[in-house]
Amino acid sequence: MQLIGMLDSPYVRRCHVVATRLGIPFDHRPLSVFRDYSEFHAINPLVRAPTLVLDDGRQLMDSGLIIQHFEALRPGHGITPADGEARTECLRLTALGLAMADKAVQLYYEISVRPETLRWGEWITRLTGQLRDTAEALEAICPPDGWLQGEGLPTLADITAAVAWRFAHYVLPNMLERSDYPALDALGGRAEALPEFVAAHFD
Ligand SMILES: N[C@@H](CCC(=O)N[C@@H](CS)C(=O)NCC(=O)O)C(=O)O
Repeated sequence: MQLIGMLDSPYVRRCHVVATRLGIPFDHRPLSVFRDYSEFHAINPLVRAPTLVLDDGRQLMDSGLIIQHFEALRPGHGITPADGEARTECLRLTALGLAMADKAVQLYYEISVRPETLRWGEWITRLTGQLRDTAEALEAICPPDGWLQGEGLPTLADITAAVAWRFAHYVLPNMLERSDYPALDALGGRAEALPEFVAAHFD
């Protein structure tokens, strides 16, 4: 299997972290949807990151679906609780991390990709508010130690929040003051120290 996409994408990175954590063998091909457009297009004409190329050549897109595929390859070792209230809560919390990633990506495109003359201030204000509200929602529930759903191993909710937090600071360095979100920052730091995060390090 080949995972296509750069680790500075929170979606690619969460797939990389999950596959590593589950011990799933894969090759990583760090192609950029911008700089490597032609090479990416030759693999997947939709140029979407992440793209997972299966051994039979079929392609999966969307980090959530790719992670579902990884979890199905390792039954019983999932990073999402299998059922019950814990699963519902994990999905709810994962959506918060995804919202933070989505809003940071949208803001990055608005501020750094779109030409300055075409920027729309009201839209940037809306996205900034949504990004901060999402970070606040996570900050309010981050425990001082351990993970969002308690002690033990981090779940998909922690992985997603941590990759989104790191990504937001990477592309929007002045948007979220770390001191305003100390518990979320600490959770991100704990996650980044895990071997599966170190294996998905990017500068
Ligand atoms: N919901 C998708 C979002 C994926 C996404 O937006 N990827 C970006 C890179 S960070 C992308 O492919 N952008 C290029 C494009 O859509 O044209 C997921 O979870 O995989």
